[in-house]
Amino acid sequence: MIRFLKFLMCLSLAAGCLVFNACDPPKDEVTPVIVEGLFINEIYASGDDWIELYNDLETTKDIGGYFIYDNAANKYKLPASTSIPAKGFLILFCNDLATGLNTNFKLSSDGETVYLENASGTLIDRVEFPKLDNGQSYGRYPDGSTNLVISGNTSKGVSNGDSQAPAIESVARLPIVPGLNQEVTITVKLFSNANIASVKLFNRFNGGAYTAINMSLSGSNYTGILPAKSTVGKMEYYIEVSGTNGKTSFKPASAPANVYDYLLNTDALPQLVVNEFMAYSTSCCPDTSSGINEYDDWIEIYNKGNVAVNIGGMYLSDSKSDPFKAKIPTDNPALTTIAPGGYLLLWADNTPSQGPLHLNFGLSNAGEDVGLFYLDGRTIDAYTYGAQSENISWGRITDGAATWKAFSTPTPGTSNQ
Ligand SMILES: [Ca+2]
Ligand SMILES: [Ca+2]
Ligand SMILES: [Ca+2]
Ligand SMILES: [Ca+2]
Repeated sequence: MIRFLKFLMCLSLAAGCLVFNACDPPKDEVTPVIVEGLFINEIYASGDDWIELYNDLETTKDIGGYFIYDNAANKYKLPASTSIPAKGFLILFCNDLATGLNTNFKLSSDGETVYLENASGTLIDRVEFPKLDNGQSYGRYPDGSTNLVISGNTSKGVSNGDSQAPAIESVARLPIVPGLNQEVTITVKLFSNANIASVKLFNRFNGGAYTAINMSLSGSNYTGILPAKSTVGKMEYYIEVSGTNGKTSFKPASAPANVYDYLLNTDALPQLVVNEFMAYSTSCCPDTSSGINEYDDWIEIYNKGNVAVNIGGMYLSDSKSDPFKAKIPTDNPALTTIAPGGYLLLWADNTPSQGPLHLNFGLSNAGEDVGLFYLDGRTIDAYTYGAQSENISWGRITDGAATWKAFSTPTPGTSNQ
């Protein structure tokens, strides 16, 4: 309430004497303060980030010295003599380069707020955008209007048009790890089911041309069935959604260049086990790969079989219901092959950039799952653990056996004892 009163006071000040700068810019209020006919018109935040500005005036607008920012402590000033033609567009590249039309910040794909100020520091537009997936933008339909929505495709530097492309919020598969002779249900959730012409599930098995299945609305989601297959191979699929306005979007956004897939595989599973892990390290057995001691979580895999196994292409995860979390790279067999009776240590440090044996998740001190999954997602070995104690590992005794115990002297990469 106090903030609202302050906002009203600011408005009356602005109307009365045009000295708005004396007030704090609104924090939560969406209303632009002074309408200049210049708008943040479209935002892309999932890769090469950009902001599209739109000049709704009938005349060229000089915006040299204007400010764009997502953090008031780090405003980016547009170069002198930057202008936008009448009813025209300008793209600002949000890439941290801080020169010309390249701003000094990037955008968060999880959503945030961007602000536009004129050269005297008055807020003229503000857009709070939501989480945006690859290929999706957030913009005004039509240009310069107050109707802000997610679009399933982008119109970088050109008019947004009157209505957005329908956008896909999520795609789910059941079962997550399909087997032979099993139908697979694909469920598509759209941001809005209004004005949808079609939702299609394109698919192919072991290459060839894609064929389309028309998905049907079931409750609030669209569903389609991928046919059961009786032979091993790879199913690839993607979703196309078309609006009654003729606009179309895909998921994955770059389909068919990139698609979803699953493998049907009947290999015997390798004789590997999760043998020991550390979920709560503060001073034990550091990861030294970065040149300093990092007290990271780790997972030890033991090969209890009599043949070497390359785990390249297999997965580790901290969730039995999400087996495809961390795929082991396939391009470094020397590092990812485990000899019979051998051990492999993987770092659950959420830092894959440190190398092929570094995973994109950590292990919860409070307890969760730790598992190794085959190329097709089948469970090789997965274990659910409880709360852990500082610098004490949890492992099988002896190597590969069914019994687990705490180890006050952890043995990462070597026999448990
Ligand atoms: Ca546009
Ligand atoms: Ca941990
Ligand atoms: Ca590390
Ligand atoms: Ca060990």
